Amino acid sequence: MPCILFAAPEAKWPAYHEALTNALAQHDIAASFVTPWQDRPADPAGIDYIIYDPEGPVRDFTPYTNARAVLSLWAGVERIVGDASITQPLCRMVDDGLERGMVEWVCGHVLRHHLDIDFFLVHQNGDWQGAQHAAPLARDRRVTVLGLGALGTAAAQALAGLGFDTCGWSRRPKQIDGVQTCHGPDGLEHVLRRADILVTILPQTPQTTGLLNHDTLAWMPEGAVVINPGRGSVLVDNDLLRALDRGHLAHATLDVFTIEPLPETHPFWAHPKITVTPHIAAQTRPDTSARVIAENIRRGEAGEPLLHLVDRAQGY
Ligand code: NDP
Ligand code: OXD
Repeated sequence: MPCILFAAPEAKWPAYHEALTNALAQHDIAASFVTPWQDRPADPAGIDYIIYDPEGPVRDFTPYTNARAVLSLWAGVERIVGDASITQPLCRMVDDGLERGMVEWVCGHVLRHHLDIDFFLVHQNGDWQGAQHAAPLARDRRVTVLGLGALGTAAAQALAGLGFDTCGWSRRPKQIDGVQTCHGPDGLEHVLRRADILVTILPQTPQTTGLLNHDTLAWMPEGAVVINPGRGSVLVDNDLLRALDRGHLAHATLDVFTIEPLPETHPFWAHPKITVTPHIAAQTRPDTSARVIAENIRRGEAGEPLLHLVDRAQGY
């Protein structure tokens, strides 16, 4: 019987306990669970799998000498990918719930800007003629998605499905039906120059940190919009503010930030051209993520390769 440490915030435990028990039962696995807050601390050497959440209490993995895998509830693993105390395989979260959530959030915010919904919200004033303002068709709007992984690919496909002239950018070459693709540092200028709306769904790594800065934001067309549900580190905050203030960029919709929670005094909160959402673009949900965790535990028990292994050298 595998022993699973649930190293996530205590508030998540009731929903996950039920979802994990059900998902493991689908594989005929009866597991025992331990939590960091239980009265009698468990023997770390007896833990077989660690379910990890960066907001949970576990920081040092050294005592878990017999753990067979660290299974992250988050897709982004920047907070632990370089942790030398993790000697076990590290798997990130890739699941249908996260993917659908991201697709819906991205499409909603792209459509807000594409249709200029904000304009109509402030022009509902009895002036029929004054509100005559039609958007181009989606096929005449160029959208670029930076990052074509599990989430970026799904978002790019959905945007292409809505008819947008969609282009995507990744580290390695990719082929996605209906989406033009470019890759590597040499492809970045091309994809930014055509980005009327830019969506960034990149992981935080040394290579992506500060990728969107004074020089690269200047490649974007006048009046372009940035939508960032990836990681805050991709943008240089002050360079973004300057590009908005001088009118080069029209708006930024930001879900993720270099410091989270975004400090109350941060200029993003009050900026008229910035929309802040509090890291809610895509949430890991107990029902869908428990199925992914259970499948990896099944694989671990059967000696099969684990899914969604993090490439520790690449950092994602
Ligand atoms: P993946 O690892 O599946 O995809 C990452 C993508 O980024 C890949 O296409 C990868 O290229 C590309 N990439 C990485 N480094 C570079 C680089 N240096 N240059 C160009 N492209 C690069 O991740 P997911 O799609 O699952 O998730 C992406 C990120 O979204 C997460 O890391 C997390 O930070 C964020 N996230 C945010 C959430 C929110 O609520 N705001 C929720 C969940 C995730 P290649 O394909 O060649 O490897
Ligand atoms: C994640 C996130 O990485 O929520 O899963 O940002």
